[in-house]
Amino acid sequence: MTNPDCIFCKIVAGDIPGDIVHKDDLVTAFRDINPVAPSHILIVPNKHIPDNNTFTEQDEHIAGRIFRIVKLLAEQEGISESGYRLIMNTGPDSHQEVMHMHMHLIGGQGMKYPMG
Ligand code: DGP
Repeated sequence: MTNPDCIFCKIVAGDIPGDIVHKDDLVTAFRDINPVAPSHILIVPNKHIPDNNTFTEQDEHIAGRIFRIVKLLAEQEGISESGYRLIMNTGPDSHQEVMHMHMHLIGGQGMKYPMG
């Protein structure tokens, strides 16, 4: 299930370029175009889920995969021990910009937080 107007759906599909660091049957991870830290990766469901409010029971397995891949990517980035932040924005007050659910994995020295 993809949304033809969604930029993250297009990255998942390979229709526009993305610095992809992981892809499997459920999730794709790529580097944020506007990083706020040395490591700033977005982990997104392959299917179009707009945000956490539209996430359903049927998608619980996707959340589990996101957290497992976060752990894997943190190890690959060398930030497991030094530490990282996970952020998932939902709704206008959170300043969510892209309406395709995504987890920010942010780590490394000098991270700028909060964003924006
Ligand atoms: P949020 O505010 O949580 O919706 O964050 C959206 C993030 O997505 C923001 O940090 C910038 C990033 N972003 C927006 N457009 C693109 C894009 O086309 N490619 C990549 N790699 N990241 C993008």
